[in-house]
Amino acid sequence: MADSNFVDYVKILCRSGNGGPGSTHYHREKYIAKGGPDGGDGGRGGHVVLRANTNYWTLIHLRFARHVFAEHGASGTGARSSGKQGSDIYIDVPVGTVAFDAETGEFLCDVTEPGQEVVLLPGGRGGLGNWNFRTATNQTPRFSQPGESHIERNVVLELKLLADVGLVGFPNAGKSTLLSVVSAAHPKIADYPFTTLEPNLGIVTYRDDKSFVMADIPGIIEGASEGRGLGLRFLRHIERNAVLLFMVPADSADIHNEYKILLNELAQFNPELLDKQKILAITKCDLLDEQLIEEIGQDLPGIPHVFISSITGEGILELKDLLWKELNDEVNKVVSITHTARTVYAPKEVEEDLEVTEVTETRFGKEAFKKEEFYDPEFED
Ligand SMILES: Nc1nc2c(ncn2[C@@H]2O[C@H](COP(=O)(O)OP(=O)(O)OP(=O)(O)O)[C@@H](O)[C@H]2O)c(=O)[nH]1
Ligand SMILES: [Mg+2]
Repeated sequence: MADSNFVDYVKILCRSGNGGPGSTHYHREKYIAKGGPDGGDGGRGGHVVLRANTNYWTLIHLRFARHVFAEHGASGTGARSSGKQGSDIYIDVPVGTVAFDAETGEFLCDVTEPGQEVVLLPGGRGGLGNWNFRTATNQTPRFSQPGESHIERNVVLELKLLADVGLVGFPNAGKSTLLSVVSAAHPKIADYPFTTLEPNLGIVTYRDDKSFVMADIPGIIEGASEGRGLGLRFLRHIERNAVLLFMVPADSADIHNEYKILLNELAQFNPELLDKQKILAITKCDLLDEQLIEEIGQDLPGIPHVFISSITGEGILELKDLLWKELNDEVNKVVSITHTARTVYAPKEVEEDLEVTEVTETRFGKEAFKKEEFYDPEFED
């Protein structure tokens, strides 16, 4: 959302520093006519480092940071002096950020622990000075190594929130209401679809001294994988959750079908999501009487289920018990997931048969233009 403070995707051009060249230098001193080689090594170029900083919750501070360039290493000098190392540059990001190559979509690294530092792009190594190349047969090497050059990459940073339980459901299923009841969070609640436009996190206290984190994400509808509604991009925030809580309202026409649609959309986004422990909550059960609850209970998908009402508080404690039990189950502790960039970043391939028809000299050098780009029906004879 353009005016939102919740930024979970940024693209930055990152460049590490060049390594400084080694020096070709010879020792000179009074009464020492041929002092031999003494060129020092170049300094290493600065790294671009991704650092998890707990003071940040979103990537909004990087929204306008389009370029992040590290310093170059300095060249070596005489008297075997090494050049100064280029200073590293740090990109501070919230815990849970994942970095991808923007062109290929290749996963580069992620930071999951507070304070964790990962070298995103290493700086170039400094070249060796001519002092290193002296040998018995070549006592005055007249060469030194150049520094290794920098690495430049367009990097996409994606924030994937870290929570224990993720709420999955159609719009209006009562997800935000549940979060507001079990935690101190105040998400927006209203009786129209797509009230929630960005994820909300809440800390759920459980039996006095224990707690876990719950993530409420925008609603999903059939065809979200094709971009309907708000799409599926918010699903990345439940990728690392241990348990998924599916929420289907009790007044839904077909609970089975609704659950199947949700599963299908999740599979479209990342099939690994289906391996997570799933729990079904039938919400708004204050709208039902005992008999109906029993009837619905007979025919439900084969996963643990619980009937809840956020208004009357019915089943909420039972739900918390169930969630806590599943969260502490060793089997569900595995939260590792393959990070794949789902947005197509790669530029469209130029069709082979488009011939370059014109090459013009411009202010920025030679530029090749394709005929199609200049086709204008107005000027057709
Ligand atoms: N009767 C009843 N109404 C509920 C209950 N929980 C939520 N509602 C109502 O359902 C409507 C939608 O609730 P939300 O919590 O905004 O639903 P949501 O799933 O977050 O919806 P989106 O943010 O649009 O995806 C609101 O009018 C709530 O008051 C419940 O347990 N019982
Ligand atoms: Mg909501």
